[in-house]
Amino acid sequence: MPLPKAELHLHIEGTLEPELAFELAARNGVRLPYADTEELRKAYLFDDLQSFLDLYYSLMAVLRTEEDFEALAEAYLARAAAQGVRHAEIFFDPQAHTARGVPIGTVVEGLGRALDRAESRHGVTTRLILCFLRDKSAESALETLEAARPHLHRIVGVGLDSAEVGHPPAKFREVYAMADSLGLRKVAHAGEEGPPSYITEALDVLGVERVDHGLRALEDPELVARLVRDRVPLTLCPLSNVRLRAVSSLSAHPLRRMMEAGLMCTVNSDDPAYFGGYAGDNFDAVGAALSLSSEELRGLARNSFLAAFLGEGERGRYL
Ligand code: ES4
Ligand code: ZN
Repeated sequence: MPLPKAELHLHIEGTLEPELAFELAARNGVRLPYADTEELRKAYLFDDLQSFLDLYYSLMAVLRTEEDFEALAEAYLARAAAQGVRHAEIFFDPQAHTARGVPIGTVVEGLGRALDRAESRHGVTTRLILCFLRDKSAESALETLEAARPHLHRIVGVGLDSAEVGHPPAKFREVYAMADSLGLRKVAHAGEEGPPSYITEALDVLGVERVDHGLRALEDPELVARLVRDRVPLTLCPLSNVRLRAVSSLSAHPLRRMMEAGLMCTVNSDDPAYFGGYAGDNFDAVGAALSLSSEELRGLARNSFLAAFLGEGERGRYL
């Protein structure tokens, strides 16, 4: 039995496996510039965040209808459940779809079809987190939140993702204030490739409750002390960090040092189709590489439920 866990850092578009990409391409008459799944799989080798993002955005061309988004989420939920995920907080990137002419309603309602039956079919409770693409403008983020208004009953919070360096959190001050006034929860990617000052800014200017990645916090002892004191959860993604070369190898991953510093760490998969594994695979791989004890692994899983956007009544089911 895999360890029960919550997944808090998962981009649904990053769960698109080559097989499903080809299936959806055929269904929608989209031509992919790869002969077959094997050739596409070989393209899943990148050197950094930008080269990954280029492929990630280009493959989204196959996602067009509600049924496509439903199939994407259904495939993820089945795999996640098999690896012990009991609760999933799922990021989606509406601007990557609206820019291609796919309305946000198609995305949210399509994903929603699979999420609505996730508990009965897979034993997984779910939340959706709308992410703004930080390499697009602040105005575009505001328009996106406005377009999401009819669907907010399906959305628990907002996040910030895509190319980090050169796009500091403060650029999105206004849209996060708006999200807050709408009762949405707030997270942001910070300190994946960007400096520790982006983490501080995400806390101070955006008011985020969790930090996605937060890897580079270790470079700033004062920031570490603050994150420890305030028990700010970090959603770490070990296999992602290796594939995007944020760390040189799994055994060099700072997770153990971060745990020993008293940081509230969680382990997640980020873009599992691209980075070589789902939530359980990340637990297994980093656990083996860093010789984490079963007690330490249970502590990480417990943190994931403590850090989740669950009601207090609901949280009790998992702890
Ligand atoms: C992402 Cl690994 C990562 N970093 C930033 N933005 C992203 N979107 C999807 N995966
Ligand atoms: Zn991410």
